[in-house]
Amino acid sequence: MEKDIYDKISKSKREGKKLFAVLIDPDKFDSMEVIENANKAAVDLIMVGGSLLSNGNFEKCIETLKAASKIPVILFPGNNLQISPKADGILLLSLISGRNPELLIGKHVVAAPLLRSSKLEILPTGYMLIESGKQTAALYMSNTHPIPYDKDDIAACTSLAGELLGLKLIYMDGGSGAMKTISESMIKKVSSTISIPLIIGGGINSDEKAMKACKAGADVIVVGNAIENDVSLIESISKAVHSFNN
Ligand code: 1GP
Repeated sequence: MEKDIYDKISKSKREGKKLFAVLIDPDKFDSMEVIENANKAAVDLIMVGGSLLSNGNFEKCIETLKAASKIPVILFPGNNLQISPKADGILLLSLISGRNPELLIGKHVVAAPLLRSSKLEILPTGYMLIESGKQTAALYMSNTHPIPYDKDDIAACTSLAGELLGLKLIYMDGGSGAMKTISESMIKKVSSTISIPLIIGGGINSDEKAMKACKAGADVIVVGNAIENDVSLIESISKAVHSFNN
């Protein structure tokens, strides 16, 4: 199994650099504009997935992205139907903020043989949902409680437990279209507690919010929802995130 994606993320963390990932919901992928903009803006990673996919566009979406771009395509699966060998890698998510055994280990058991026989790079990820002002699709579909918005200590201990269990990435997510982005104090606390890379997403819809998360300690910024409404944000947020790398 190649480790190109993880090597890229961990190398960039070691060097204090920031990465920008665009999240594509296959149900809403209906034009090449997003990928053209991502190529132009030197986006680092493309993530593909959604809490619930309903139009059967998943495989086609990945094929189209792979044909149109050299940016690594990583699956961010809402469930174990969202596995395609055509992608480059997969965030193998364990929902460590929740207490739903199916999302901690159950679905993984079912998916394991398929993952082993694929060439996908497996990125074992501690996935943490953080309360963000509204009931998000991820919360509803996962049937879990999020970590309270202001409980930085719980977030830090959860992320540390994930690292000690051997997970390679932590993804703190307010959920798609979150009203409140994850607080800078929580990002600071978690990033100073763990040594593995930290991905932050949920409700980031401006350069300022992306830069605040980076300053606080995010290693990878993920934006999905905002780009669906305004594709020009890809270029401006990419510039903002990459301004930390000079
Ligand atoms: C959602 O973290 C991702 O799971 C991205 O969130 O869609 O709000 O950008 P947005």
